[in-house]
Amino acid sequence: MQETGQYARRVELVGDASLYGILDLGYVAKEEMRAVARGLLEGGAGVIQLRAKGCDPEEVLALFGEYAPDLAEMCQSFDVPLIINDYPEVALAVGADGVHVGQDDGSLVEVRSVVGDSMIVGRSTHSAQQARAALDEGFDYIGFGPLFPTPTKQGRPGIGLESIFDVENEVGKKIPVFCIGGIKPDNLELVLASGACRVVIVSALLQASDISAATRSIVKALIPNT
Ligand code: TZP
Ligand code: MG
Repeated sequence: MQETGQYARRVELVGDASLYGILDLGYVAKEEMRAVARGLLEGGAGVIQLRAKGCDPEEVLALFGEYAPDLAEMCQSFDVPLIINDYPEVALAVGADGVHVGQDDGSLVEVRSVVGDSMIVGRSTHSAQQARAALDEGFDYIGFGPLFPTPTKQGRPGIGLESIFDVENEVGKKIPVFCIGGIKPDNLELVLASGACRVVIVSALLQASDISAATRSIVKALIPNT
């Protein structure tokens, strides 16, 4: 596929997603990576990210080779983009669809100089101002949060629900905005009533006894007719 066609398709797939799942190795044993990814995919997650905090790029690559060499193909078979957290060079090497970077991980231009023009590049944002800046810079989507304090991202205060409506209005009309941080089945309704359209959920899915069923039930709540 031509680079521009591939990029457009990837952007479209992210735009179709209401639930973004993260394969976070803080919760998932390496040996379980594939099974957990399959559970998230079967449950209807529309984006999958691999997040391996504490691993350097070489370690993430080694993990892939040993435990999930076919992860990109697995996601592809569900028409779901695979995103790698933090490391553009790893995203490129494992055939992922994109990379997700934080506020301190460099500019979009720097990331694109590694991954090229056909990959999705997402940005973490923690305020309405950062959300607007990410849109202006040209990122393909943003994470917005943490809405609530969460053990998955320690040391960051919750930003609350107050600015979701504004961010959805100003940024979410142009690029997908995924609210993140402390979202669980029992506060999802409140998060949606506060203006959120799309969410990232990590621990509440990964700690569920049936990951696929938990994922499916969140997707149902996000898209009532699914
Ligand atoms: N960035 C902001 S909050 C967060 C990340 C990666 C973690 C969200 O995890 P959880 O378990 O859904 O609160
Ligand atoms: Mg980062």
